[in-house]
Amino acid sequence: MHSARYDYGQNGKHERINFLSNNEKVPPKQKKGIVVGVIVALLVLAAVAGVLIWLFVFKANSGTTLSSRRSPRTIVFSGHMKLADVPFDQKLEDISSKEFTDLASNLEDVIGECIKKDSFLAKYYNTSVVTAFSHGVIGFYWSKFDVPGSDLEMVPEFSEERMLDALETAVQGSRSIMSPRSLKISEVTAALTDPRMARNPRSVECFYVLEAEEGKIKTFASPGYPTGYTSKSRCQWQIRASEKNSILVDFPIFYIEDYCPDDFVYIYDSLSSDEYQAITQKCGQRPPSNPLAVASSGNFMLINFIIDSDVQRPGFEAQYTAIPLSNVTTCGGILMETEGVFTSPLYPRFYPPAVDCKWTIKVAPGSKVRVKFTMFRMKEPRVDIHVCHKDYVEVMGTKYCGEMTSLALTSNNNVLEVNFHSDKSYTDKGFSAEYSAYDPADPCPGKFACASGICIAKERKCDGWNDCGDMSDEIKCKCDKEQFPCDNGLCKPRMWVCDHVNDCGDGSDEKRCSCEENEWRCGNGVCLPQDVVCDNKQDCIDGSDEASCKSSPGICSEFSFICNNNECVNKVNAECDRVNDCSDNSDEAGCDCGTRPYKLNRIVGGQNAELGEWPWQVSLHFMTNGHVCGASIISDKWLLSASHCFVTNDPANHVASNWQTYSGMQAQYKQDGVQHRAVKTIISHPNYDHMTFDYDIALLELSDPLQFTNTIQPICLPSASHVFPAGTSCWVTGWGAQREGGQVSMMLQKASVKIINDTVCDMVTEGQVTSRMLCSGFLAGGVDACQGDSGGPLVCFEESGKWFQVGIVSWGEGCARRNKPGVYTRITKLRDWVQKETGI
Ligand code: 4AZ
Repeated sequence: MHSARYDYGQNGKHERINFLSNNEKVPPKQKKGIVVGVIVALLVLAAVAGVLIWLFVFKANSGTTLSSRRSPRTIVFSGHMKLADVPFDQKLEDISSKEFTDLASNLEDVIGECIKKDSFLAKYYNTSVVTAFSHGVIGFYWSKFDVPGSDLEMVPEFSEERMLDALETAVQGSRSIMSPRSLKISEVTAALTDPRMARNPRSVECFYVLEAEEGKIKTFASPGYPTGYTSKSRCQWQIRASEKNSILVDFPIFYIEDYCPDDFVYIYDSLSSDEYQAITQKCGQRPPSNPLAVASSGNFMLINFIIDSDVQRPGFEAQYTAIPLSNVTTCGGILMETEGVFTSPLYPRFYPPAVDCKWTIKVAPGSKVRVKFTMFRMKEPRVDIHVCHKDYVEVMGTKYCGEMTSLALTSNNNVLEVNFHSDKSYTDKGFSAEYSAYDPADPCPGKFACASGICIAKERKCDGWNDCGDMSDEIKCKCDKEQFPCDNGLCKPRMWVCDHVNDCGDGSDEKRCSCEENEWRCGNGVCLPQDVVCDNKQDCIDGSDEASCKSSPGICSEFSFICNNNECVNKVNAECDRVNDCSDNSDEAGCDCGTRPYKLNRIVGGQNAELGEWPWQVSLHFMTNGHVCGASIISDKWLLSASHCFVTNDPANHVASNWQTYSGMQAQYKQDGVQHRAVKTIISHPNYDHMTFDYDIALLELSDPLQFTNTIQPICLPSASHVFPAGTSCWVTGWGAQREGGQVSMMLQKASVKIINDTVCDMVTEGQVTSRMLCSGFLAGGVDACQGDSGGPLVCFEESGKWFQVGIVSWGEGCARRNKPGVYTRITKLRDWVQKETGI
C-alpha cells in the first residue's frame, strides 16, 4: 500500500489530501453514496449549463431579457424655428462664417436645454444640429436620439407631439419667450425624419450649398456620375436663391436603383428634411420623355441623395436656376376664348407647393363649357382619393386628386370655375386641360354626347362598350335583335353571351347559359359534366376545362408546364412568375425579358407610344421602301415577325440582305438610341400558307447582337401551356396606318385591345381562323392593328410583373371595322417551333 501526506508548513492553511490504499477503501454502502453524489453534482452542473445556454443563446435571441444584444435605434426629428428678435444678416447664409457658427451653437444649446426638460427625451438625447438660416430669421435644425437595444419598446413614445411639446417650452405663454440664451423663439416645427438624412454641414463630406441665379442654368450631379455611385452614399445639396426667387431643378438624367427604401432622392421645400415640406421622393430610372423637374415655393430647396444598396447605377445629373417668385404664385385667370388649354403652374414640371389658382372660363351666354383633362396626376402618399384633403382640383364642388385617365366635365351654364390647390407637402406633375364652348342644344354635332361632356361617334352608342367612360352611351338603350338585354338595362352583342366574360357587369350574360347546374360550359358552348374540370384531360376543344386548375403534381397534360427535366407543373402560367415550380427551377430560367426599365408617364387619350414604352418593338425596313413591317426582340440575336412580310410574290422579300432592322425606335425619323442591324437569316415557318395566313410566323437572325438598353429589351415568349383568357386587355404596337388605306405612321402607336373568345372569333371571321390564330380588338370596331403593323407584337402584362407576347399581327378584314377584329398568330401554338429553330 502507498499513501502520501502533504503539509503546507506551519503558517499556512492546512490542506490534507489522502490517497487511500486498497485496504483503506470505503465500504460498499459509502461507495454507493459517493456515486449518487457524483450523479447529483453532474445533474446540477448540466442544469446550470442549460440555464446559462438558455439565457445567453435563446433568450438573448428572442430579444426579451438580454436585449442589450438588439441593435440600437436612432430617432431624428427635423424642423425649423423662427427666431423673433434676430436681425437677418447675409452672413448667416454662409455656414463657414462666425455669425452662422455663433448663432447655430446658441440655438443648438437652446434646443438641447428644452429637450432636457422632458425627462424621457433627455434620457436618450444625443445632439442637435442647426443646418441653415434663412430670412425670417428661420433656423433649420435636426435633433438626434439614441435608443439602446434594451429600450426599443420606447421607440413609439418618440412622437412629433412630444418633441413639439418639449420645444414649445421655449415658446411659452405669449407663444414666445426669452430663451435661456436670449433667443426669442416663435413658431417651431418637428417631423420624424429618416436618420440617413440628418447631415451636419460643418462636418460631413458630400454636402454642398448652391446658389441659384435668374437667367443662369448651373448643374450638379450625384457622386461618381456617370460611371456610377457607391453604396452608402449620403449627400445633401442646399440650394438658395435671392428672396424674390423660386428655384427650379430639372433632372435630365435620373437613374438610380428602383428600390426606394434603400436608394432614393428626397427633395424638400425647406432647408431641413421636414416631411411636412417634402416635395417628392423618387427612385428608379426616368426616360427623357418623363423627366423629374421640380420647383420650390420659396427661395430654398434641399436635395438628399441616399444610397444603401450595392447595385451601382449612374445616378443623376441636375440643372438648377432661379425664376421670379411671381411666376410661381401667379396662376389662373379669366379664359374667354371659345376654346383653349390651361395647365397647373409650371406644367409639365411638378407644380410648386403651397399655391392656389383659380381659372374662370366664361363663354358666350347660352353656351356651356366642356373641360377635358388630357393629363391629370396629383398623387400624394397617404391621401384618400375620395377625400382629396391635400392637393386637388375642384370643379363644381367636387375635388379631384390622384391619377385620372379620363376626366371630362361639363358646366351647368356659360361659366365654369376650376380651382387648383397645392398644400405645403408633396407635389406632382399636375394637369393639362382643354376647354371648349358648346351649344347645349347640339353639344356634339354629328356625334353622341356623353354625360361627361365628351363626344363619341354615334355608332358607338348602345354597342355594348363603355365608350364614354361613364357608361352614359350604354344606358337607356333599346336592344336590337342582335343584342342581348342585360338585367341592368345594358345591351351587349349576342355573341358575347355565355363566353365566360361578364360583359353586362351584373353577370346576367353568363347566368342563363344552356348548361345544367352540374355541368361545365366549354368556351365553344358545349356542355360537359362538371367533373371534367381539372381532371388533367382536355375535354373541351378549347381546353377551357383545364385552363385554370390548381397544381396536381406529377400529372402531365397539355396544360402542364414542362420543366427542362421533363417534370410537369400543373399551374396556370407557371413560367417567370417568380415562384420556383420545377425542381430544376427551369420555369424561372430565361426570364430576363418582358420588363421596361423606364418609369413612364401615363398620358390620357394619346396613342403615341412613349420612348422606351415598348422596348421589344422593332421596325423592319425593306430595300428603299422604309418601314414595311414590325417585329419583336426575343433575344439579342433573334427577332420574331410574320411570314407574310417575307413570303410574297416577290422573291426579293425573302432575301435577308434586303431588310434592315431598327430597335429602340420611337419616331421613324429619329436615330437617337436606335440600334440598326442587318438580317443574317430569315426563317419562315415551313407550313406558312399564303392563302389562309396559317402559320404566319418568321424568325430573323441578326447579323450582330443587340446591346440591351433602356429602350431595347426582349419580350417574354409564353410557354405552350400559357393561358391568355378572353377579355384580357393587351396592347398592340406598330408604325402601321392609323386608318384603313392610310400611310404608315411616323410615331410608334399603341392600342389597347381585348383578347376575343375563340367561338366569337370563329363566328366573326366566318370560320377562317385556325388554332394557330387568335382574335383581339373590339367588335365595335375603332381600335385595331392595320397595314404596316404586321409582324409586330401583341403583348399582355402578367401579374408577375412581366410582359408576354401573345400574338403577331397577321391579318384582318380591313382595319378597325365593326365585327372585324384583328387576327394574330397564336404564339403558344408555335412556341416549340421557335425553340427548335433558335434555342430560345
Ligand atoms: C396588314 O395589311 C394588316 N386589322 C394588318 C392587320 C390588320 C389588317 C391588315 C388587322 O398588314
